Amino acid sequence: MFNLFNKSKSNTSKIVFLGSSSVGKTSILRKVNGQAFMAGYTETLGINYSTTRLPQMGEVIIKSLFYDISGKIATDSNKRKKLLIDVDCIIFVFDLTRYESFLQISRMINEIQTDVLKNKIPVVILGNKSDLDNREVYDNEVEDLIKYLQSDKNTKFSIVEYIETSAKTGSNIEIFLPKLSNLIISERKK
Ligand SMILES: Nc1nc2c(ncn2[C@@H]2O[C@H](COP(=O)(O)OP(=O)(O)OP(=O)(O)O)[C@@H](O)[C@H]2O)c(=O)[nH]1
Ligand SMILES: [Mg+2]
Repeated sequence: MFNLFNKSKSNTSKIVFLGSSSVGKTSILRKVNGQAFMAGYTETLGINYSTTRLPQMGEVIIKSLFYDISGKIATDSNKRKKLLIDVDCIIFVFDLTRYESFLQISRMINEIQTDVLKNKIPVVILGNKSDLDNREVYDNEVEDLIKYLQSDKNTKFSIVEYIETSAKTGSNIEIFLPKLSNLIISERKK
């Protein structure tokens, strides 16, 4: 196996899901882990951890430890700070049908950029629940956020990817995983 992981770095990537309550973080991870979609809402209490092997890229195998953090902890900046130590990638999730959830990740992004991250990391923004019709967040608003992040000279984000997903239908979940592998590999090569 081609070894991208030098000794100073763990060979497992820490990937943290952040977003307000009920945006679908747990549902997306269930889909990633091949579990069935559940229509009922069960609030995550604290943090759930799951390990997954991301899609293999060439000869590189990436193990990842996902942190599925409850919306209540994710939106508490002091608690969140501790969980972001040594993070390799952050997945910000909002609900396309709830504008407030988009504002929430915008706020989080600003706070995390200014006072938490030491090194540059790649991030993925997921607009979830694309199967629903009652959208409150439109493409131009997401584009504006991404443009703003890409033009910020002091940014702590090396790459920003945006994907619309549905944990219910599974739409774009297959696209999201290899993208995540590529982001982590390109960061490790630096
Ligand atoms: N229609 C639709 N419903 C979804 C989707 N993803 C999640 N849901 C529903 O949204 C609700 C909340 O989903 P969760 O995955 O528990 O949300 P969460 O972000 O983990 O919430 P917390 O644990 O409280 O932070 C549940 O009722 C899910 O069935 C989706 O893509 N489409
Ligand atoms: Mg949850």
